[in-house]
Amino acid sequence: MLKKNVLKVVMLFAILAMVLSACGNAAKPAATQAAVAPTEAAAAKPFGQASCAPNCGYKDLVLCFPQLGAESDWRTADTASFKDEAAKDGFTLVFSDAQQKQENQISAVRACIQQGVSVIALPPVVEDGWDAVLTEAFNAGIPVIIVDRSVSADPSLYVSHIGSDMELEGKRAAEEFNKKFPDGAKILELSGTTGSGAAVGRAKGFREALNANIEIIDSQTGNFTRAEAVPVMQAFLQKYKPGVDFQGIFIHNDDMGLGAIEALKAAGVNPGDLFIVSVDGTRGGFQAMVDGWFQADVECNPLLAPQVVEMALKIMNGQPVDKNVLTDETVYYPENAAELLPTRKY
Ligand code: GYE
Repeated sequence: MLKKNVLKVVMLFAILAMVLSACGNAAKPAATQAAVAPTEAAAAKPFGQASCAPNCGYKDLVLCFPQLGAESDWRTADTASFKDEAAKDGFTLVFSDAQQKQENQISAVRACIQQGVSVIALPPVVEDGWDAVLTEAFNAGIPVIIVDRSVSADPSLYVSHIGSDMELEGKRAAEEFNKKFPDGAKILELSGTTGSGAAVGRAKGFREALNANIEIIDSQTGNFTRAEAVPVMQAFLQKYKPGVDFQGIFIHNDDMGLGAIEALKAAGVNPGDLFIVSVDGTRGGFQAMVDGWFQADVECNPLLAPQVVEMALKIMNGQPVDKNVLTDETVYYPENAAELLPTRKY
């Protein structure tokens, strides 16, 4: 009898424990659980603070920078910015190139976690799919700064984001079309990598600000590369007659713009026949303005390393940092492109 009762009580406890743990799991995703349940040690000091705090300097910094690729002149300048900064300041840079593949970037982040770097500066190729690896970094106590493009993951999983306001860039491009075509127009869009924060933001901002009488008749991705933009523009030209079916093109970056120009030239289109607005403000983009192909170039600054490194040291020293740091940018026009071209750093 007694034995039976004991058994009953034990079973009741077991069921209760199962119910409780199931409730806990259902209420919070693993990521948030980690974020809201810091251990006592973590609660005592700011997340990411290193043992060298408050005197951490460049010599203490091991910065992991799993670059997303080498798809554009913007990207090349961004990579150079980090390598130059490392050479100048003397911190250790753990660099890799994911060749525009998210799985490569995830492996690189994991390797950096294994290595126990001080800070990870992650430029995510696309927005989605980062929750797991960001949770791993968080649980390992390694602070992550999202650089350049954005992620859709819970903001509690990273310390900050430093980069451009991609929606604003899209809006700025739209304003150029609004000014040029007050009576309306039909235009094409050559967009960046599908699912990337840069392409998503630019497309969104562009559509939000574009006048209702300007119609985007087609939009295709050229994956931010010059090579991939050529066949996309060729296909557009097979379907639509320039100047008749469309009057302008919004292009998400200068490299794709240069690819489009190749295709346009080959089809007998002349500079100025179409109203073309691009993004980045690279030397190639400036040259395209000088040559009459681009009518505006929305700036996107790739020289992000100084800000990222400064923030990394602040985090290591336990100082507070802003959650979102936006780069100050402008729009460039053909009027002074020739004068500014020699001063361009990328
Ligand atoms: O505009 C493009 C590059 O993410 C802001 O990526 C960056 C974009 C940039 O390939 O040229």
